[in-house]
Amino acid sequence: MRIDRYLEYAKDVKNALLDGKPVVALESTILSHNLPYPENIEIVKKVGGIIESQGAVPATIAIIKGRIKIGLTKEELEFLGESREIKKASRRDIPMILAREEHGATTVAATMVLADLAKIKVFVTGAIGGVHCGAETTFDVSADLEELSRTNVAVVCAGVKPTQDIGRTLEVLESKGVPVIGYGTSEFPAFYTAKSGYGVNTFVEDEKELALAIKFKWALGLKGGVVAANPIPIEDALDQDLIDRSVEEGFMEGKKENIQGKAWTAYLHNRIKSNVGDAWIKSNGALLYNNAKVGAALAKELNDILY
Ligand code: PSU
Ligand code: MN
Repeated sequence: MRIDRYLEYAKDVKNALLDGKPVVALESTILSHNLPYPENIEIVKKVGGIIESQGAVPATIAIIKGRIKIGLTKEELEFLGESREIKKASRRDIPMILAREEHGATTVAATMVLADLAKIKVFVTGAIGGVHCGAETTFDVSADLEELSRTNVAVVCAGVKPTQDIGRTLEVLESKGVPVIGYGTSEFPAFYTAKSGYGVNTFVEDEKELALAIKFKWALGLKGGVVAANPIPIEDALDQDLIDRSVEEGFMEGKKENIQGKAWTAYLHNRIKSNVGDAWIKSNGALLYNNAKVGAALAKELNDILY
């Protein structure tokens, strides 16, 4: 089977890849699941615009009618943003979605798989999935962590959400040999805030050092990605106490309401969202724009030194 027949590139993405220009992958779970309509579409378009203005080409990755899209048209992007019925697709889901010619909004893990297939080396997202709270009994650990240990794509993110068990997430990444590199910070960020109470593996001041470390990793034959943890800008960060309190309250109330397993993430998430109000969507956008800038700079630098 020639899987490349199932890949459909947006024109500008195809040209950039043929010409050896920098391309930055984006995931579609943000579009179809994490961000509310219609802000999702507006934010993802703006992220793309920022990547372009920095001299790289954005490629949102998704599956539409069994076709692997590497870069979306405006209509496709709007379709994924409007429909609330697109399946969340992680690594394990891709084969069946293709077999059935369905749609899929790709998670970090699935976007890495497909970006790698398209030879895209840099991927920008908001947060990676992690070890879910209570995973010591539920075993709910995101497939994103395993993917980071085996697929050669650098992931620029604002850390892990505080609804996850950040400490255990970092331990798993360490066990799997995934570099967790702070971008201008020695503390691992927690999505809404620059601080989590946990340190990073190592930190860099700019994209040059980051790109060089990635180059060495792959030259050594060390498979897998890196996590480039880029904190939300200080002016857009949410109040640390409010976030801590929301998570704490969420845990207490959730126990009373007998929340179980996977339901916890959405439950805690909604608690944060309602406590934070209007600033919630603004912070989500701001951290993505900030990651887009770093992702574009990294893609350009890697392009210059990798080959
Ligand atoms: N981080 C979050 N919420 C999410 C995600 C990440 O705080 O919904 C999305 C990303 O697309 C990530 C995926 O790759 O969910 C991880 O899902 P799971 O934990 O089921 O692997
Ligand atoms: Mn899970």
